Amino acid sequence: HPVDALIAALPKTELHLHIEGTLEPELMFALATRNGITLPYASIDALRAAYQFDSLQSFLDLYYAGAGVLQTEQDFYDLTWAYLERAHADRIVHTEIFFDPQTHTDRGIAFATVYHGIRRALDAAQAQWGMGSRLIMSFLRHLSEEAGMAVLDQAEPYLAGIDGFGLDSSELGHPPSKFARLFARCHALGLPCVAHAGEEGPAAYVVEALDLLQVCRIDHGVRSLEDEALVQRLAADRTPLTVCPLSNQRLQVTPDLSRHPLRRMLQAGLAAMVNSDDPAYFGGYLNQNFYACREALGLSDAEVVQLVDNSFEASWLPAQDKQRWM
Ligand code: ES4
Ligand code: ZN
Repeated sequence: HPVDALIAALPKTELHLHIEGTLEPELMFALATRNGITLPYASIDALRAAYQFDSLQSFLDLYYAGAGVLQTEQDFYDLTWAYLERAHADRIVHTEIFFDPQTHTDRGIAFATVYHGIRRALDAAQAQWGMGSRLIMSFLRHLSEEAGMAVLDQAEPYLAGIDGFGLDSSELGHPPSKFARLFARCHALGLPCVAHAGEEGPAAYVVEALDLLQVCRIDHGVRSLEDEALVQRLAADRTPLTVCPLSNQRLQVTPDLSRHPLRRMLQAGLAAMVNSDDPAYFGGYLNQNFYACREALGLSDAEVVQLVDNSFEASWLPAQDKQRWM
């Protein structure tokens, strides 16, 4: 399709990507073998066949279990490098990625091991292709605020290489208000903050993330459309919403992609864009997310360009670099 050629050719940025969610079944098996771990699946195909989710939690259970094969700094490097190669092939020129340190420190992996493996790969992509990046440390909201404070203590020696903070994992029952003191501490460090909100949770969680956590972007935010006053506010402020269409489809947030709110969000003047979230689990990297939306929603050239421009606008690139790509 001609619009797909434009999608593939445009320089793009990605702003919502969990590095642990890029662990492909092939690499999961290879790392399990390398680390002497036995996975509870007979084969790569059997593992992939288990990727049938009916909710965010049913996905998170597999996602956290899969991350158990990541043990050494080289494992984190190999994971990150594999994603960056795919991102480069998709013509991503700048990527802002999440990592979930608590997923690893809680099973005895040192913060330094996780950080240095990811950082070394990001630096290699900058050196090899000039690919830019930002690294966002994300807190797990199903754990306590106190646990978030403890992992922030562990992050302190590495803050020169950490560009912001996020909030992810099980949304329902874990509102942004639970983390108000933690995010106040993050802001005091002078770094920008984002939060997942309005994915499975209600629009009220988006309002809380804005008012109580002072976030500069909302991750997902698709349920914002349920609150007209919130839509007006998000549009007036051009608050970015990092939408993940294939994720929403696979987690049954919006089971029918042809009814996905992406176009309605653009029409409402929201700064929405397309991202891949956990591509190894949801069936596609960034370009696949665009192709699926193009097909299901009939996106035009102009809408694709708008989505890509929104993404550069919402990125943490300096203004002159945004100008270069927009
Ligand atoms: C996530 Cl799709 C999604 N939602 C919330 N937390 C997450 N962590 C990784 N993927
Ligand atoms: Zn996410």
